[in-house]
Amino acid sequence: MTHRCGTIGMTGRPNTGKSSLLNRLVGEKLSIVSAKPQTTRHLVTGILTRPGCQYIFVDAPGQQASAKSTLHRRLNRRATEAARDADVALFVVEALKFTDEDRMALERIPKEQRIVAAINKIDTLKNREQLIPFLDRLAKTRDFAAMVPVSARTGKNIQELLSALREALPEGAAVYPADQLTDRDERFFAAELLREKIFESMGQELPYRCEVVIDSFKQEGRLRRIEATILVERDSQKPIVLGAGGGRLKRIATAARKDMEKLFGGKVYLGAWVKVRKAWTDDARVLRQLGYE
Ligand SMILES: Nc1nc2c(ncn2[C@@H]2O[C@H](COP(=O)(O)OP(=O)(O)OP(=O)(O)O)[C@@H](O)[C@H]2O)c(=O)[nH]1
Ligand SMILES: [Mg+2]
Repeated sequence: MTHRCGTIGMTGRPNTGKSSLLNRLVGEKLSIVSAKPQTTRHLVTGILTRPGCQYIFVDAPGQQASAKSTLHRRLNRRATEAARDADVALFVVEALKFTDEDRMALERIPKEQRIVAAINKIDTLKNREQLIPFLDRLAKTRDFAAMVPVSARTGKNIQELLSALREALPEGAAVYPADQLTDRDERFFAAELLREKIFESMGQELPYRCEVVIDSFKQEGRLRRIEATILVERDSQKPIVLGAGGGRLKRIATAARKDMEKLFGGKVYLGAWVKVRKAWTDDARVLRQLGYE
């Protein structure tokens, strides 16, 4: 059997389940997930090594039709590059839902790029027949190497998706050791898990005004001691994140710490503070400092 190896850039509009799918494909929660769109901000690599094939998945932000802030324009650019620079683009759409935003996301993938389409969330369908006309219409939008209906939630058809992706990947030896799961470090995942809890516990708008910075990450024997700052854009947002008597921040930090302990397999101390960094989502200098080039 020829050995294959390559990168797979996850792409699509926000909220189609790209991060959920990455986690399901590699069998570990690497990329944060929320019911709100535009959760993912960073490229997250998830590596799956199987006999005969190494899959290097790259999760990316969702492509937004109307990017209002500098941050969102940077995220769109990041998403475009991830799909373009990969060996294969994995275009993730929701079953029975192909919107203008999906079309725009698809158009951002260069014409010559090889694309596999994953039609996600099929667990929500009443019957599978409903998919046939949808697949027919989707097939007319682009020349896909394959179209695979899947459910990131239940794991349905994940093996079929892996087979289709294998076919689309170039021949080559593995790039990473077989037991390596990601190229991101614990510091990165600590920040992401804290950001996920902010997305889960705050209202519609505030999560988009928040960013997490890890100020220090120390290993003390078996304990990981982590100090983090949550940046907000305005003074008025700070008390909202804190909640009455600091109760909300405490709940957010506790939930994040528990997830970190699960992922790292050891005790974590997490200190979290809230600071105002005025209009950071539109400040090119701050965005650069935060790693949004
Ligand atoms: N029913 C169902 N829901 C799903 C499935 N996959 C993802 N979801 C839900 O869809 C929502 C968005 O999931 P994400 O994985 O964060 O989506 P995303 O495409 O990464 O979103 P962005 O990072 O914002 O672009 C979450 O509420 C998930 O639980 C699925 O297969 N079935
Ligand atoms: Mg995501």
